[in-house]
Amino acid sequence: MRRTTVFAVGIAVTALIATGCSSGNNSANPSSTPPPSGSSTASTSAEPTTAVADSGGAFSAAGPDFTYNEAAVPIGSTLTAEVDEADGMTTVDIQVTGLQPDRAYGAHAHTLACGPTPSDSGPHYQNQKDPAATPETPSSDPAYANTQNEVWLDFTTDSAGNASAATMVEWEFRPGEAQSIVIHDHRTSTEPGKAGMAGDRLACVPVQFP
Ligand SMILES: [Cu+2]
Repeated sequence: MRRTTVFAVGIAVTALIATGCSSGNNSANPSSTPPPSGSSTASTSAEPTTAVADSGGAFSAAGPDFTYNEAAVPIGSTLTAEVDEADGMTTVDIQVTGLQPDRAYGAHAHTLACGPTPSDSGPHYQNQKDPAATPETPSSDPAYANTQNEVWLDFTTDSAGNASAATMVEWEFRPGEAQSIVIHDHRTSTEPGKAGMAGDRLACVPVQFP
């Protein structure tokens, strides 16, 4: 079931990339994207809400998809995301292209918008906010910084520098409180004091979460 879902999402994302490339700018009209089909069998489910990355499709030094390390996230590489919310569940799928081959990266949903400085995107989005976290010392408590309370999308690229990742959590985003996906230097740590940490911020993509 999960494989089928990811495959279907991949088709949608491919179409999105093609639209973004052909338009040559960031003015792609979301309303021109066909709505996802299928998955309408549940008797009482609300209509799923779908969002896609607000992205022209390619990283650059000037944004809106920022790369902060052009060796690890080359100019012209891409990250696209699809976010589906329904019935108190959220699924996030991402696809990346053109990164370094055979390399592990970390990735998460962050609270603030991307900017020219890596720290602009703020801390990770948490469903239950860690009361001990501050702007200076973000949450590193495994009770809060984990795959169920945050959105982690770590991936390892193939020999062509491409990868995909997906996660599902049992909650929906608070509107406006998650605005970006950040790619990090290494996989996300889970041990106390380091939980949620994944090294330098390499790149940032603006995402309109539902
Ligand atoms: Cu992060």
